Amino acid sequence: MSVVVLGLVTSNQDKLAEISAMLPKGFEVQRLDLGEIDETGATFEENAELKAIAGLVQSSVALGEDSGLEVEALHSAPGVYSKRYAESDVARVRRLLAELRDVDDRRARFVTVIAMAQRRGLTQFFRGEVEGHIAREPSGTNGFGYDPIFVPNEGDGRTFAQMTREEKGRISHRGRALAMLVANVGTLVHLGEDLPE
Ligand code: ITT
Repeated sequence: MSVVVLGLVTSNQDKLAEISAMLPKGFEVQRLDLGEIDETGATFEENAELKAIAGLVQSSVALGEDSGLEVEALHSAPGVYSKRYAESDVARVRRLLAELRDVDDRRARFVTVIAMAQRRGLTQFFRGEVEGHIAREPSGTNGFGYDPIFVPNEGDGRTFAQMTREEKGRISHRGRALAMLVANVGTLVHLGEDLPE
């Protein structure tokens, strides 16, 4: 059986590991190492496309993924700045909890946009979202980023960091975006022709 190899431009090992674990049989993800790409876009779509297009120097089809957390009471911040919100995962979580200390409306959503760029075709976008709320304190050690304080509405009250990778992937923003990509891969004309050498 032939395998579809998806080249992903990322410097984030956690994303790569999640995507790799979620792909169905017949698909593999391979990291395209282009260092950190400057995220100058104003939207997840723009930043995902910047990363994907950078990957076209190495592969005729390349994926870029941009994701982040939108908090209702903070007018959708940190959003595309989720990575740049603070220096480390612990500091990011601490800052967000401090910003929300006196806030009762704790609704939030995670967003992932995967862009698939092609040398000979238009970029396609796959967006996944998951609604939830920000907990009062961190719980759990799995996952990465804001997982210890994000409680999805579709779960049982646990944070993403208290779930297994499989449990998170079934309802996560990234799992949803990836499922859409996989469902559409058959319609992508050039895919599989000359993927990452
Ligand atoms: P790239 O090289 O792929 O750009 P990155 O870490 O810089 O990796 P982003 O710019 O897309 O990625 O920033 C995403 C940030 O949003 C990430 O660093 C986390 O802080 C947060 N984030 C995204 N998905 C998350 C998830 O599933 N769980 C927790 N935090 C997440």
